[in-house]
Amino acid sequence: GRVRNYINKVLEEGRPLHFSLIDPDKLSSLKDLSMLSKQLYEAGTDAFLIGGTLGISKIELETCLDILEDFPIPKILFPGNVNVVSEKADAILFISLLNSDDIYYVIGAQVLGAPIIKKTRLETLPTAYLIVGYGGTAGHIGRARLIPFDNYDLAAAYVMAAEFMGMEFAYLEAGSGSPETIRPEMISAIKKISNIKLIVGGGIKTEDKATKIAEAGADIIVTGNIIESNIENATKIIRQIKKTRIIE
Ligand code: 1GP
Repeated sequence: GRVRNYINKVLEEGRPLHFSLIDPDKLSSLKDLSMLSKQLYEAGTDAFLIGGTLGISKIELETCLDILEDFPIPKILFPGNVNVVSEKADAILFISLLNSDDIYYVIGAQVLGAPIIKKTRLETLPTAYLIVGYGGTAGHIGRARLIPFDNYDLAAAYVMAAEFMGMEFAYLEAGSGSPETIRPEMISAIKKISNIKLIVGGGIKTEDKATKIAEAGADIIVTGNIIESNIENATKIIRQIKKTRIIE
């Protein structure tokens, strides 16, 4: 439970975490992953999340993990399918896409993946994956019945169900590259009714948005695209998040 304990320790100090999402499919365009990851680490990112939906080969996945090995923060897999498993990581978000219409993404891939994970030392972090609003590639491939950006009650009901099933994390995903982020109102509505650890990502590009999301009560904030498109802003967002305190 090392990664779980690491996350809980930061949250107990009243601080939200920031995860940097690295997509191995973009390895060739991430000109110098070791340089970028150094900047992210020095800005204070709490973990690397490695994964994506399309085009991830085992070689690229493990190349990423080899480069990230130098940094003493957790490397957590974020799988779009059973291809994103590697012993070189520390943990895996064991996700079920609860609002998928396709049983494969709810429990099928998990059944295929579980015996593979069992052969590794990966720590599993049980996570409800909920795709909201725009959805992006993950929403399309995962056949998500998208939760509207403004339907806070529906999102809250999914999170309650996830919590009753014993999941520890819920990931509110607007979709990578989403023109809109998860609304702070949705986050605060969920935090009012649940103690689940809330991961929020998709379309976060500015310090202002990140601050509002953190202040609304997100426990973990994920940024992906901005690392590639504007590393300066990516590091500013991290510094800003790390200044925020969680107010109970
Ligand atoms: C995608 O939530 C993440 O799974 C990150 O989205 O790439 O838009 O930051 P962005």
